[in-house]
Amino acid sequence: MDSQNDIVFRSAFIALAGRPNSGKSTLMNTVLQEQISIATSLPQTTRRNIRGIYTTEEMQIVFIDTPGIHKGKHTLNEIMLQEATSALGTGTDLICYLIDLSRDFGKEECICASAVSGANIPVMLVFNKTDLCPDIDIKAASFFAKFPDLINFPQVRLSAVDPRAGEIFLNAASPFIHEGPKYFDDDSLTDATLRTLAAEFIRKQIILNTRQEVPHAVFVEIDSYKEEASGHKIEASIHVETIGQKGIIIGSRGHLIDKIKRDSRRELELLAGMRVSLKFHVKVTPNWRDNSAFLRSAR
Ligand SMILES: Nc1nc2c(ncn2[C@@H]2O[C@H](COP(=O)(O)OP(=O)(O)OP(=O)(O)O)[C@@H](O)[C@H]2O)c(=O)[nH]1
Ligand SMILES: [Mg+2]
Repeated sequence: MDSQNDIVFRSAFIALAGRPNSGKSTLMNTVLQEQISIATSLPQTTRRNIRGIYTTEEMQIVFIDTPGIHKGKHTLNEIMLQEATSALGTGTDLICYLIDLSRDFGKEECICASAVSGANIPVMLVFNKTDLCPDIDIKAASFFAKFPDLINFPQVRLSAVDPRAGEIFLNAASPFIHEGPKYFDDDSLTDATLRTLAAEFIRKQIILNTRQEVPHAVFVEIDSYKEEASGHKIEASIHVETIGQKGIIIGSRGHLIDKIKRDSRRELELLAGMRVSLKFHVKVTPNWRDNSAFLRSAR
């Protein structure tokens, strides 16, 4: 018999859940060895579920990188919470609950712990940011002291910024990946469209180039994405909530918006594998974070 036929293909949908800033997007990117989901030091960077696909000859993992579980005051925060919890139900084979070892375990951690422990799906605890934790055993013990129900859950410890985390994670997750189909082609890294990725990559550059309340007040909408032989032509609206924020994003004599455009173009050209031209329109859309119609239509 052909030995190739003996290989049982395995697959799993794995949701990455946890507090904002716990390292979910970073871990997914490290395993995939690609920047699929934007990861920054800003809590609440991820606003919607982003799938990342890891495929080898023997298996496929479909990651669902979710928004950080938190309670905020805006409709946007409610939608983010719904989005995150929607990944903790049917269709997901394993929840990886990321715990940031560099932070204290407060109210947000309680919400996460109860969301994942009530999910009725296998859970693996991923203690992340080991590089920032002087005594991992003590910190993990303080986590279990606060959440004794989770003490028997399988766990792994890693530092998602370290390339070795990919292998550590895959070894730990392996027992949860059972015989199953190949859901996506071998060369698919995500099911997100170029439009979605472009909006996310532009928002990342805005996050990196602004501070305080501005990154949270920004929404990037792709008005048009044209794939032409000479290159990709993208027009995007950058929504902010106030005239002051618009002034900050544009910067003195347009310096900041020009830099955001340059930085975005560099990343988008890598993504598209060809030239990209970008046109931005900065718009004031007051209270968009509480405007359900806007949030629905602009997704
Ligand atoms: N030192 C260190 N930094 C890390 C580690 N993992 C993630 N980070 C950093 O933590 C920050 C947050 O990482 P993200 O991957 O964006 O976190 P997230 O959980 O996706 O956050 P949200 O999308 O806001 O929910 C980034 O600045 C990362 O570089 C780690 O193991 N060690
Ligand atoms: Mg994220």
